[in-house]
Amino acid sequence: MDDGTFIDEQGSRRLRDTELVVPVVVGTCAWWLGKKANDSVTHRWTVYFRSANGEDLSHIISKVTFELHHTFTNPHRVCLQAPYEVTEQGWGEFDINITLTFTPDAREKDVSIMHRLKLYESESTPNTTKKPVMSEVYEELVFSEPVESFYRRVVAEPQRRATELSCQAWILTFDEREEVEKLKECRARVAAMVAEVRKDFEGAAR
Ligand code: SLL
Repeated sequence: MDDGTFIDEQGSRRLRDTELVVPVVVGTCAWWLGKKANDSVTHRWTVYFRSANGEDLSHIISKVTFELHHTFTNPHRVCLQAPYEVTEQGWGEFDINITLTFTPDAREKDVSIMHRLKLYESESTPNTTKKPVMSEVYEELVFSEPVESFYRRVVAEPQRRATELSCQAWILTFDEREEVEKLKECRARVAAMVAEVRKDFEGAAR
């Protein structure tokens, strides 16, 4: 009997036609040092990974690794616990590779997200020590056809508030409805394209 599950190549039981979607944000928060700035240090900044809705993620994430520019001492920074963040001082913007490692029962490969450290607003905006320069990007972790035991554990887990970030006061709130609508639109467009291709294909086979 079909119970909606199947066994994958590694022998794990997975849920067919099921998705677990986890909204997350990667970001940087940078403070200009003003009078204290010099050639080698102009900013103090934090790079972080968080849930988009303030939820604790430790039931899904076992490790977050931040790969800084090679000009930093020990550029490979590992966070095994929340808050998932690294604070540093420096002078330049660069791309930070953020690698997510999931809890072992998810049986998923690591996922990497690239995020650029932003120290300056647009050229016409003067530096200020009154507020930080924020750069946040909304992402979704999609566990497609997840391992059944992992899925059941995660959905049964009570939702807990995330540990606060050092720059908690400055984070942006994402209007999820707007994001969800945009994503739905994209999915519908892709589905229509797939249906079109399939129709052509079936027409040709006939
Ligand atoms: C740039 N391509 O030229 C970039 C590189 C590197 C920034 C930026 C190091 C600080 C330190 C630092 O800020 N590196 O040595 O502690 O803009």
